[in-house]
Parts: sequence; C-alpha cells; structure tokens
Amino acid sequence: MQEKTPPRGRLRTEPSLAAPPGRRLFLRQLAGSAVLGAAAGAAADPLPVPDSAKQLGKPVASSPYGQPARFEANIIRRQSPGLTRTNESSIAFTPLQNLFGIITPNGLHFERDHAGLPDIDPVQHRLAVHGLVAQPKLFSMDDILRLPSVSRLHFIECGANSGMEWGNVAVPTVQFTHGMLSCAEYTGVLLSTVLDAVGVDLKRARYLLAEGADGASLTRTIPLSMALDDALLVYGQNGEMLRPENGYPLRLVVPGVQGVSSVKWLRRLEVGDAPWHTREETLHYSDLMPDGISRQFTWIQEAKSVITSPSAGMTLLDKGGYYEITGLAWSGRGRIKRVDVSTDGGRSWHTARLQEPVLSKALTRFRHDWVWDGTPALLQSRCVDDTGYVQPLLRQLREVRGTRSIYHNNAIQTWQVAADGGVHNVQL
Ligand SMILES: Nc1nc2c(c(=O)[nH]1)N[C@H]1C(S)=C(S)[C@@H](COP(=O)(O)O)O[C@H]1N2
Ligand SMILES: [Mo]
Repeated sequence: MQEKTPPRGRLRTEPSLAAPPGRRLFLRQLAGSAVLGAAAGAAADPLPVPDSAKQLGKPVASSPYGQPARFEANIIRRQSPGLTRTNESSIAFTPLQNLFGIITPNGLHFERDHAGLPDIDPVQHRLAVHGLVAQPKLFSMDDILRLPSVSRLHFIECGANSGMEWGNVAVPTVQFTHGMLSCAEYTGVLLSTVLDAVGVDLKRARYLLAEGADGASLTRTIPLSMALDDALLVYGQNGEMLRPENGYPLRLVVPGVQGVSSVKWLRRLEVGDAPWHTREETLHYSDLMPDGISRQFTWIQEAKSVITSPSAGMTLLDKGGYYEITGLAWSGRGRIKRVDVSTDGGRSWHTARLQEPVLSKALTRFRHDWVWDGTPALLQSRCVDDTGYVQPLLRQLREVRGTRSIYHNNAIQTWQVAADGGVHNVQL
C-alpha cells in the first residue's frame, strides 16, 4: 500500500504532533533528542554567556590541515573484529550511521586492501597501457594530469558488502552491515581518452586487464564496453588528491561495478580479446550458486538501500517522539527512481522523499518523517531504480542464490525497534 509523500518541510499531522506551529518547528529541530523536555524549559531563561565568548580562541590555521572537532572522535572507520586474519588484508568500514547527505569525507572512505597499503611516490609512478593497441605507452602522473579531466560523483561498494547477512548473523551496526560503501566526487580522465591515445584495436579488443602496484598485484578483467563508457582513471577525490588508502596517486573507478574492479595504485592496463580469469575473479568475487557452479564476473552492483538512522546499535529515548528515518539508496545500473519505507516489517509502505541531486551510480539520500508510538517496530527501506528493478527481500534473493553466497547481497535490511527503544539487526 502506498501512502502519499508528505509535503516538503512540513510534518505529517500525527496525533502527538497536533501542537501549535511554533512548537512543531521546535520538535523538528530537536528530532530524536532525549533532552527535549529540559531544553524546552530552559528556552524561557536568558542564555548564559559561555566561556568561549569571553576570550580569544586559538589562532587561525592552528590545524593547517583541518581535523574534525575533538567531540567527534568516535566517528571513525572501524575494522570488524575477527573478520580477516591479518590487518594487511582487511577492511575498514565507513560509519554510515554518522554521515549526512551523500558524500563520504575522505578520512572516512571505506578501505579494502588485499596486501596492505603501499607508499607510492607520484614522481616515480608510471602507468603502462599495452596489448592490442597501435602504440603502447608509458604515462607519468604529469602526462595524466595534462589530459582533459572530468569530475563525477559515484559510489564504490565492495561486492562483499552485507556478505555476513547471508549467514543470519546479527552484525551489530550499519557500519558493519553496509559500511563497505562510500561515495565521492572523483576527478580524473575518462579511460576512453587514454585508450584513444594508444589506439585500441577495436576489431579484436574485448577486455582490459587492470593491475595494481600493491603487494597483491591485484588484477581484474574489465569489459571494453565499460572501459569505453564511463570508467575513469582517477587521481582526485572530493577536491584533493586521492588518499594513500584509496589508491594514491592513481586508481581506476568503474562506476556501478563491484569495488574490486576499481583497481587502486593502478600501474598497468592490458588490452586483450578474452577475460584473464585472475585470482580475484575465480577464487574470490564469484558467487556459488545452488547447483554448485560458481557464477563468475558479477560486475554490476544491483539496486540496494539501507536506513542509516535509526539503525542497529542506536536507542530511541523518546517514546511517542518524532524521528526522521533517513538512509541511502544506490544502483549500479543508473538512477534511483523511488524509495519506500516501512515501519511495520513490509506490511505497509510509504514513499520517502529523495534529496537532490539524484545521480546515476551515486548514493541517493532519502528521508521519511516518523512518530514512534513506543511499540515494537520493524524498519525497512526498499528502492526501485530507473530500469524498474525492485530491491529484493532476502528470502527472494535466497530462492535464486541459495545459502552459500558471500558476495552480492542487495536484500532489504530490517532494523527492529524494541519497546525499550533499542534498535537491533533482525532478519524477517
Ligand atoms: N590494487 C588494489 N586495488 C584494489 C584493492 C586492492 O587490495 N589492491 N581492493 C579492491 C577492493 S576489493 C575494493 S572493494 C576497492 C575498495 O576501494 P577503497 O579501498 O578505496 O574503498 O578497491 C579495490 N581495488
Ligand atoms: Mo571488495
């Protein structure tokens, strides 16, 4: 059942919000705050002058490269304990529960390394482009920085994101269930620009091999169609040079495709006529299907969404209070067309508001107004992309994929709000 979208900037008239307009606004500003009562009372008294207003602060540029406020020290990437055997081949997850909008700050972009973090001097770094080309070339970073550039917002999601949810494991927070996901404005050169420069043999060429300069020499096959479409050779991320952990000084970004294809510390592109079947496309990143056969080369990350607040690990302190339900939706095939939110485990759905811009193969922020009545609730989001694809239930995904998958779980996520306000990861 669809409900109409509430008008922008106004709350739906829920019984507990039938208050004078001024108070409604106040409620909205303090959405979800446990100190609502106390703050409302204090507003009548004159505001005391804080210490900060009685003295000079620190000089400008006290922090030449700015850092978050010291009170935000808990908003960090985190490694999942016990998930990997070494800290070199591991994952640091983005704290999605603490982020606003769609951009992941560079210091919080998730990090997935197979053989640790290399330290690469951009002056020494070279990119070789060879294989089925008229003129093999070696590019320095200066060469690449001189080429015509583009900036595009895209998400990167590891194919293993939400992988633990296949096993009915109650992972404690959205950081760990969905935090192998980030979105940034990437700047670089269209891969097609570089392929033009070397003259790809279009009669024979079908695939590209991308290789990283890290200890894993990570290699992935990329179809030439994607390489010539929107794949990017990237050196910039959110307005500055890539961070070392995200591939400094040069990485590939293949929009909409599972993260492993966005090869970091890129040093080599080989043009060929057949897939290479490398380690990362046979042993890993393949999907074991119910018939016992591994599905290889699942490139596209299908449409997926998740509520980031309220989400598991949070507590709703205000029974009968207004809460904004907000989250992220994305599709490797294009734009998000609609997001629906349910607070009763999928029995009824409400169309969420989508925050502009809604961009192709980028995160989209959605929001929905909710007044919690203090009884247990089951929060879900379900997205539809512009191909008409609807995000599946885990049950529907399991019917096709069986029970032995690790990768490519784009199922609807459920958060249970218990009567005490605790929010938990559950599977329906
Ligand atoms: N050279 C190289 N490229 C790599 C990896 C790696 O270990 N080495 N990890 C891949 C994987 S599995 C993912 S999900 C993305 C993650 O990108 P990020 O670390 O910038 O978030 O990088 C990919 N590119
Ligand atoms: Mo990955």
